[in-house]
Amino acid sequence: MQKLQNYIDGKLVEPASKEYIDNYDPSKGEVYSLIPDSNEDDVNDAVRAAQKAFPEWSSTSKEKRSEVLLRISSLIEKNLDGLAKAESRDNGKPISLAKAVDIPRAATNFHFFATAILHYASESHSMGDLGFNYTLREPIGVAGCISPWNLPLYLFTWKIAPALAAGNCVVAKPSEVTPMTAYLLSEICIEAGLPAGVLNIVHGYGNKVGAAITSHPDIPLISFTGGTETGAEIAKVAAPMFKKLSLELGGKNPNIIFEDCDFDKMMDTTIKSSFSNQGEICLCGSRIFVEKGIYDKFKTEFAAKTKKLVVGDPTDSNTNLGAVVSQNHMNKILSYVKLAQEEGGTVLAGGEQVSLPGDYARGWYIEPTIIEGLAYDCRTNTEEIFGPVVTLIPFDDEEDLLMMANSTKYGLSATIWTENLSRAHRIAARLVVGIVWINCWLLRDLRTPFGGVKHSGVGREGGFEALHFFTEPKNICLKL
Ligand code: TXE
Repeated sequence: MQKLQNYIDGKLVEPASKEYIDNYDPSKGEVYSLIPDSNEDDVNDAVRAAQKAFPEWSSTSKEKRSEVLLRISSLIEKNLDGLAKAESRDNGKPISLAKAVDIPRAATNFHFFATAILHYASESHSMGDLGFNYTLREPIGVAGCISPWNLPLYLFTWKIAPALAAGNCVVAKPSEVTPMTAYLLSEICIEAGLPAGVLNIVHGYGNKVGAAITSHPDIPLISFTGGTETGAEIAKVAAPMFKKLSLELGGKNPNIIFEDCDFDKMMDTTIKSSFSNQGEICLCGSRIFVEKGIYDKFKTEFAAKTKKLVVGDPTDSNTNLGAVVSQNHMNKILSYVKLAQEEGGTVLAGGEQVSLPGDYARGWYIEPTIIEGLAYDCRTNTEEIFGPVVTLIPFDDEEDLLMMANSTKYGLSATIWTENLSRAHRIAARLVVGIVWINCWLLRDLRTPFGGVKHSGVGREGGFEALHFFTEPKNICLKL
């Protein structure tokens, strides 16, 4: 059984405890590798290594830092097939999705910030003959990066790349549920010649390793993506330590469909925004608001297309939905389907666990599920399910729609389908979210600010927003 190792001070090492945690292949429901059950001692070693590397790395020229990060990016590209296979086996997602989205985006994350840093400038403010100011934007020190299991390497590198590009050193923790590609990234960093201690990856449980990172006195900033509850935990620990925090949390995103939309384009994309990655994307449109005039047409066609989706072996190129990430998560999703029916909902498609034959018989599979007939403010319509489950809600009045769409504690993203662009802009302006897509979904420009409001998080990732987060501005005023 393969035993993964931590990546500390440029070396692959075993955990101080010498203990390991089972790592599952969700498609078969079986243990296929072991990950370090690390603890505070490992985190302390990682912080010491990062502190030792910081003076050199932070004073390395941007061009030199950029070169190393570009090497990491091209090695990720070179290892695309192996990384995609590993990602699919670790998370349960179709290998086709890992190949098309997860791994290419991980390479792009490194490439994007390796070049963005070369154009990252700071300001100066003249005071005429009184004097002038110049602002320095300097690396902060050891950054703590904690990431989730839904898009493992994609979200792990989305934090690490800007942190390193800005000149920080990093202690990073991937989810214990999907550690494999983070481990493979360690090997890539060694091959790329990333100096020892610049990036340190410590595997293990959130309430041990994650908590040790969050509470460590020599880690002044934390970048976290994960559940809202965990985000609140982290904030409780970090706030009294005055740490800089970036929290990218859950969502319950409205997908708003007007009668005058381009119906075929909308339908094509809505299948994706509802069920991609088994619905395990914080940006999925899990509440579908449909203007009454096309509600019946929409629901008939949407249900028919959904029933044709293939739930199966993630290595099969015909598979649309693979396994959900864990038995616990499968049970959580199925409990919400049960709750929806208790709250008066009707299941139009799916709703059941899928049992596959042969090797996949013990895997964790759920049918793509559509539920209608629920009150907009019931639990099913206000809590994040994070699985292949969407609800349909008809509307006929814009004010009513906006009230319902904005009614949850979340505020991450929204999608609007209409050919009436003044209406699109009007609605977009009134949605209380961080990201709005009009006639598209998950169309991403990495320069744009990424994140949500309310219980969807604090701060923004992406572009110069990320470089602002990973640097500290200092204003220097000079009397002439
Ligand atoms: O996330 P957690 P989980 C949502 C989704 C999901 C729920 C829980 O609804 O069902 O969150 O998912 C580490 N201190 N999203 O359990 O627990 C943990 O080890 C420090 C939305 O996977 O938030 C992992 O590395 N760290 C999200 C990371 O936090 C802690 C994507 C995320 O784990 C910790 C994933 C602690 N006390 C889930 N406890 C999105 N926004 O995309 C855990 N961790």
